[in-house]
Amino acid sequence: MSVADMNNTEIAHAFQQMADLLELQGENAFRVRAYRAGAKAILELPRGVKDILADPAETLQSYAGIGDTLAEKCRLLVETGKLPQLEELREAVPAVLLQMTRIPGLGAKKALMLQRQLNLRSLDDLRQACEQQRVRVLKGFAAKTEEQILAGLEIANQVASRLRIDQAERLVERLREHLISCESVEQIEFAGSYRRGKETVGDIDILVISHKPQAVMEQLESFPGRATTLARGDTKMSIRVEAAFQVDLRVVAAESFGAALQYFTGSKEHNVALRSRAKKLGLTVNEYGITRLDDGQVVAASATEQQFYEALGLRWIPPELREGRKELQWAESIGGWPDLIELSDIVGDLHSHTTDSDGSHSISQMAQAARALGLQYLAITDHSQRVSMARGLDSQRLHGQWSRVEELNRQSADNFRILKGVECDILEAGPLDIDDATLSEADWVVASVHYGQKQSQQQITDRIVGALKNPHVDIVAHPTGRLLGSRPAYAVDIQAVIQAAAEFRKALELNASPYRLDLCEQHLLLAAAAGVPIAISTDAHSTDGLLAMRYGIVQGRRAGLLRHQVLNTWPLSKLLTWLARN
Ligand code: DGT
Ligand code: CA
Ligand code: CA
Ligand code: ZN
Repeated sequence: MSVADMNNTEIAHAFQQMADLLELQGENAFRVRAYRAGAKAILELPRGVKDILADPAETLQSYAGIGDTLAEKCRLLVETGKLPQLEELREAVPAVLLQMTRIPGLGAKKALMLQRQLNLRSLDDLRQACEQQRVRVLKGFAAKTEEQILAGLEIANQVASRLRIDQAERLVERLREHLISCESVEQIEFAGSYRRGKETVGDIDILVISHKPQAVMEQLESFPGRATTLARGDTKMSIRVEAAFQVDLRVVAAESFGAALQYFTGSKEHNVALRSRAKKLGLTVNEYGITRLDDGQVVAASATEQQFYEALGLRWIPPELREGRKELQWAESIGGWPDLIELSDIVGDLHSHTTDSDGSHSISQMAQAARALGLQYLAITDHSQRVSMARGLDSQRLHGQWSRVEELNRQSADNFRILKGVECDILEAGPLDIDDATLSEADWVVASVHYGQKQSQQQITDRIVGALKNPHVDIVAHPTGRLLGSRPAYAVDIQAVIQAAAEFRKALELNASPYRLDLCEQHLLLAAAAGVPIAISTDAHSTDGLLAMRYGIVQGRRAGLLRHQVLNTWPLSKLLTWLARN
């Protein structure tokens, strides 16, 4: 049973949720803090909770922040995978409260007051209450609160219902582990927007091949993260996990697995296009296979997706491209997508931070980690002085760092190369944060906006275009500045930025951090069409951060990026030639 495998992260997560939910019940601050402290203490433990509990020479209580109560709850979690109290809270706390706390500036206390006094059931209720000015009349609230809430609702609406790709990935792995431990599960695939690699997903769609659907559904019923079961039928079931997030399960037969996987991978637009193509061929498609329209005869039950697409005269289409754009036309033409960007094509990373600014690892640790990933080069691009909170570097400290980089490159026994770089701020008034003479000594200059994000479209576009004009700048990082679910893009005119990048022969970044994924896929399509090279970069602030490359790759694939369009697939020699272009 996988429930006994609850690791420290999961236990900490359970305590964190206890704290959040208790707070939303108006519980006293002391108890809430005890759970928060407990979550932190668990994360900092040197060993697994399970091991400590099993070790007669140790007790959990000997670690700071863990008392008898928490220790007992840890034992329950390890043994049963559950906390009855947490389950009760999940049932008791209305989902709308959790959603409300994601509105910037609206804390648990105020959210609770509003929810109780106005009897809110959804974010839409809250919006109406603000629009009808029913919030300002409550004690402790003002007209300004209404404005803030209305402005924040847009963001909350997105987050409330969608998970970032990295969060979805963690949930998927937990679900996968839990489900495959059930003997009746013959095969499992995750479909929907998750399989298509969307930057956020609305729910998780699971397909399982099995002869015993009820046994599979029983297993999902016992998933440790399950809050409630929303629906359960003969072969399909939906549950809600944790913070109001839905998981759909469908159990299907092996002989039509390909058709089902295709259908439930979507997107809806892609499926609509496929259906109309089928119709023209005198066929009809559904999740069980392909049949002829005239006599209803089955043409292909489609055990695999390949068979399904083939029966419609198409090449198999990578899930990331199934958005109802031009993928059917592409699938008909010779060649397919042999050059669609893949993780294994990447030979370097061009955006990373070290302990010199706000990273957690040294230059040599970062370089070692990049080597271990099989890369040929890594650009160290710490922040410039303007970003004082992140200990940004001035020209003098940059020179110091670059001599250390040169030294490391000299000592290196292989061909791996650390590039001398900087992430130079584009100042609010327009100029760059580092002087041209210093920039001219860098191998690689990343320019980016961190301040003055609320400027007008004209101002912010002028700043970025101005930076691209500077002969020392090679690329603009996270060009729109959005943070998924928490901060909208700045008002930049992206077309003007792309045109400038093309004119001055600069690159644009696809920042692979799952919080950013910036440029987004629509902008990547435009940039690629304009011939602007894209660097897919992790912006790693630790050695683990380098692993975010996979999210950038998925985003790149969704935009149809080909290997040669991605700068960091180029071997070092080709990259250096390009850098010497001007
Ligand atoms: P999401 O969950 O909002 O991130 O997006 P999806 O694409 O995962 O959407 P979801 O979970 O509603 O449905 C999964 C797939 O199942 C969807 O991409 C296509 C298929 N599907 C679901 N409902 C329908 C429908 O009413 N018509 C069609 N053609 N396909 C559907
Ligand atoms: Ca979905
Ligand atoms: Ca779904
Ligand atoms: Zn950065």
